[in-house]
Amino acid sequence: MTETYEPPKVWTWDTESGGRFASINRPIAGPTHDKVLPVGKHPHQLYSLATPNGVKVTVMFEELLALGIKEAEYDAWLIKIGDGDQFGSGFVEVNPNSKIPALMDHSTATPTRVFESGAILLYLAEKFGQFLGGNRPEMLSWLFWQMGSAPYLGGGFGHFYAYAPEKWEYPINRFAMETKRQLDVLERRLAETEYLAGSDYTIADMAIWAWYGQLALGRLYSAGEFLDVESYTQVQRWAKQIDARPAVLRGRMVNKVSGEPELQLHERHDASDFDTQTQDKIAPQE
Ligand SMILES: N[C@@H](CCC(=O)N[C@@H](CS)C(=O)NCC(=O)O)C(=O)O
Repeated sequence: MTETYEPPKVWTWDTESGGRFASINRPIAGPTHDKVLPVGKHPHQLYSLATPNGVKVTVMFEELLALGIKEAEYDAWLIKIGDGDQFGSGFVEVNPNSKIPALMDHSTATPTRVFESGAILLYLAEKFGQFLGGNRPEMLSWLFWQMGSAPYLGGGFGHFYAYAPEKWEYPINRFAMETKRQLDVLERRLAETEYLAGSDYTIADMAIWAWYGQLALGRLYSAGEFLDVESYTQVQRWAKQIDARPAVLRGRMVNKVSGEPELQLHERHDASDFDTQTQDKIAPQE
């Protein structure tokens, strides 16, 4: 970094940062416009997008349905964060933090809102008594590890490596080092146990896989080679094992709006949508 910056006494919002999401970032919360959210036929209404934070929850729903739990049926509505849908009044009522994923459970006496992906995973796991594993303190520790660690990967490394208007050495070094340290934390744990909380696949694996598993598989920020992800052999073993689960593939497809058309299911309102509503089927390429 060659330019230095003298911060003023009081920060003011008078310039856009120029980064990839500059047009949607702002220093105030609350809605920018009125927009009622749609409600479908299923007990759970999910408002989301297939980013790592969104994918955790769609994987969880698909895993619950794969167990035959019909009460876990859900509608997944698309929230285009690049268009500012997260600032619509209806969305802000479900998540005052204006970030996907957000869930409304209409199966309770009055609808229950749940926001923050970790809270949603825990809510669903407790509601259906699944994917909690046999060692609750260990599972919760890894689940909360993800919540505290991923902002360094996404907001730190990913932002400066892939989204910032220019490549600056200082922040890329700082956050590449931290991301590699985190990968090594996972590597050492996964050398001891099959899954993060022990021998059971849990919501902690779903949460961590969506970020670090996909990073290890080379799907995030085109950074696989830069971070030498192949060298984390236990993380590779675990990431591929989870990636091979059919429910994980379905979860990755829901609310996905980029990449291969056959993997994009913009909205999911029925299990059959995976066979009939993917982009290759409803909008075939010329
Ligand atoms: N800690 C939150 C993070 C959610 C989050 O950062 N969501 C991003 C997409 S991955 C978002 O909606 N960004 C829109 C914005 O910041 O305006 C969670 O785990 O649910």
